[in-house]
Amino acid sequence: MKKNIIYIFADQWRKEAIGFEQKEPVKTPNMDRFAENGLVFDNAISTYPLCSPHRGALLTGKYPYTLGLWTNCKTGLDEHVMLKPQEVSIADVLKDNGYQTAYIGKWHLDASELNFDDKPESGAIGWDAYTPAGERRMGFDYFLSYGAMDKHLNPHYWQDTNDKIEPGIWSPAYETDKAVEYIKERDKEKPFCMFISWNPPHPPLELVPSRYVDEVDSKTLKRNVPGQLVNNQLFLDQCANYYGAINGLDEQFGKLMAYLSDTGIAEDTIVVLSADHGEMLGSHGLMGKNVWYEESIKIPFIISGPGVCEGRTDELLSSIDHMPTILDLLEVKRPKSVHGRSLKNIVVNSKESNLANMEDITSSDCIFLSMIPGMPDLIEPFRQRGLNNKAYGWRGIRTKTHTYVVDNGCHPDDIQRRYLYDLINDPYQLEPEVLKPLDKESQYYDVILQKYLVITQDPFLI
Ligand SMILES: [Ca+2]
Repeated sequence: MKKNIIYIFADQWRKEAIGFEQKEPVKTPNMDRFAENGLVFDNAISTYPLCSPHRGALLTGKYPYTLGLWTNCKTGLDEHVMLKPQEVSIADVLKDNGYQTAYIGKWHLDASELNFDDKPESGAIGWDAYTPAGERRMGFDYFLSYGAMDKHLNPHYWQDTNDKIEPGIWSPAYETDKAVEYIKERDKEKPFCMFISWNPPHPPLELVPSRYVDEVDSKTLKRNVPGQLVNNQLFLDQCANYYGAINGLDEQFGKLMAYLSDTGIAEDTIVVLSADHGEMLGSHGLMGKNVWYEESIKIPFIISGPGVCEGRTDELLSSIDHMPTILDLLEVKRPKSVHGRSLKNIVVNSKESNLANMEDITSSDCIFLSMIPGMPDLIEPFRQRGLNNKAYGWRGIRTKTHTYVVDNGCHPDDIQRRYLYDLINDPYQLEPEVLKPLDKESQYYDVILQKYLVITQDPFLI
């Protein structure tokens, strides 16, 4: 029988906020043990560090812009941003290959219900959505989920009807319990593919069980957090809550891994632990994501299981590479629609190149980055002047050693800027080189950027 895959990811969890990295004040003994027995990617990068764009790329192996996921699924836009049912997802492919498929937790890939109905029967508000059984579930048969909602201590879900399920406990705890229940009750004659999508440590940061939260010493903050924040108690409390949520995720992760190992299921199961994007947490004076700094674009990606080697790799892994890599590991052919590449040879430590890579259209030595202004109030000034907001925002290239960014800004009056960050000599990204369009470095990177703009039919004005 084919191997199982369990893919667990958190929302807004930055790469270094995990115990074994010894860089931030979190306690994650279960994840540390997992990492010790698996492979840690040091350059896993979110191609578009925002929920829906990354999630679409994760499930289809395609660039977000080509999926129409140029911003989050939300309300207030002229179009209904969603992952279209005709796209081919990892669950579609695995189902065709005899897998049972399950998705538990935050989805945020369906159009917000308020786009169609002022008072949907599901009770969805804001950007949320109930996704009924059928093609919008993208091949996932068992589906216990919601669109977008951040009530971590009092979450809700929909399953087979539009009646809300409200378990009244911290969302990752409920989701992990349901994941274990699913595994127990599954058809044992078939392999399974399960995605678990935890929302914390996404804000509101204070919505975390207090037992996980420890005080944070300002000395542990990153060097690129400005002084006025370092001495701000409210900010330190928010940091404590952020790390507390991760401590809590570790407990959930431990629960699941213990079940897999006690039942022997671990022997036939590949497990991935990752996130959709990071969190600035005060670095460069910023909170949140959607910017090109390492804290925002770098995500955990740890993989373990039968055939997976142990150690660390500096190989670049983009959001579009997760799907083809997993399919290749499961010995399932990827669909032609995929843009990403398989990193199976890295994961199993084989010198042979992967057959799947013969079709690669993207390069292995850099990752394309993007962000488009997508909030209605940001789009309005572009519309008033007859400009296309999708040609703005920023695009970039991340190599193992540098990040290059062309920033058109989020307002029509913003002046285009180019930055080059040396990640080796300036890891905190405090001293970028500010470049002019005709500088040698700009010309070199602009050619690469142009190639990606063509592949993705991105209208960005370079
Ligand atoms: Ca997110």
